[in-house]
Amino acid sequence: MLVGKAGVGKSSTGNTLLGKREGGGGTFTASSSLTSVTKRSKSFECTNASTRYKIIDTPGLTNIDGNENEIVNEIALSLQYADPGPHVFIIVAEYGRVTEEDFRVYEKIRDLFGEKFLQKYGILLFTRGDDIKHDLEATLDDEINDEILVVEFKKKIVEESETLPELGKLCELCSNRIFIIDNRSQNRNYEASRFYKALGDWDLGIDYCTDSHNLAIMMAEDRKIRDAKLDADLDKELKKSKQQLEKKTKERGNKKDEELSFADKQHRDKKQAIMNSYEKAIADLKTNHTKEVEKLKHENKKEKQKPVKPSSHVLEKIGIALGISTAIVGSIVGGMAAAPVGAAVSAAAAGFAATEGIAGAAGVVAAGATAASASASSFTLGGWIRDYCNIL
Ligand SMILES: Nc1nc2c(ncn2[C@@H]2O[C@H](COP(=O)(O)OP(=O)(O)OP(=O)(O)O)[C@@H](O)[C@H]2O)c(=O)[nH]1
Ligand SMILES: [Mg+2]
Repeated sequence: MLVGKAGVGKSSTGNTLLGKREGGGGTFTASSSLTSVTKRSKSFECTNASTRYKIIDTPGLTNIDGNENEIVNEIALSLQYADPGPHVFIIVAEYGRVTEEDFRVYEKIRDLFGEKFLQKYGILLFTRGDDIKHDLEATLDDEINDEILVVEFKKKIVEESETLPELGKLCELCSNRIFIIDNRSQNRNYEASRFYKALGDWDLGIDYCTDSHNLAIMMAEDRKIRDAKLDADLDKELKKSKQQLEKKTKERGNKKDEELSFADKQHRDKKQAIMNSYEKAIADLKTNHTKEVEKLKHENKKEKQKPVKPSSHVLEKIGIALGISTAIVGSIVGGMAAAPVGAAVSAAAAGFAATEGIAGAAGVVAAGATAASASASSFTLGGWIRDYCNIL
């Protein structure tokens, strides 16, 4: 858990310990802003040398401008992230700007975790390792490694503690576990590995520190009650949602049935209309057919009532029977159509009187030659034969 006053580099340190640079996903927000950047505690996890770490960044208890409620809430939130308690308290301080305020952060946490929390679980971490190195190199006129850096820096702290006794006290309270980090390093992973190695060297990260008021345990109880209520609420909502689903499914089913029965009715109506149209068409066809049949029969009957046109064969027979030469009969057959009916009937009447025998008939024809010549304008032999045949 990273704690410290505003703007000292807590979030930047958190990112370095995650092995990440600011700005990417899963990192804490860090900025040189004049106002405090981190307003709420947050946590991210990482793995280093097969060990899993959870880093908790806090707004810094001095960030929450005297609002007691905010402070209490923020502590409760940080405790939950660290449940059942932090393994390590990293008191973050900024090189060159350590003030009494840094000490006040310690006092606030001490009230929660007890007098000796730093002794067993605390580290005093200085950011701006780059500046520290730069300054020390200037005074030592030589390049320095990490070990020399810490040794020389501790000497510096002792010197500065004379003007700021809280600084020396903080070092002491942390059992002189001092770490310098360069959050501007190009190799964040190297910085992180150095830190986790130091943790091992100090035997930290094994036990965790529970708060002396057992707040974490009380909060675990609160959480249980809250979770039970959430589960009960969820059950209620699920039930409600299931009922709604059933109701809506039923409503939709009813709508579907209505639509289907409407479609069925429409289909039936359509089928009926097709049947009706078919039946009407068939009835019309039959009526027309009956009319046609009647008309044909009527015409047939009418035709039958008409005189038959004698075939040439019949005419020939008649001609022969009457003793008319074949040549004349041929001309009779040819002229039949032109014979006036009235003349034919009177001629037929005359002819009947002499139909006792074929020879007699010849005589009638011969005897009638005078009559024929007398009435040549109204009598033709063809007409006579046709009418004669009709009578027969
Ligand atoms: N040169 C240098 N600058 C640093 C280092 N660590 C942090 N800073 C800068 O210090 C400024 C503040 O850093 P943050 O990490 O936001 O500080 P903080 O403590 O989280 O700030 P709050 O959330 O406001 O309390 C940023 O501009 C950082 O880049 C470091 O090791 N070296
Ligand atoms: Mg921050």
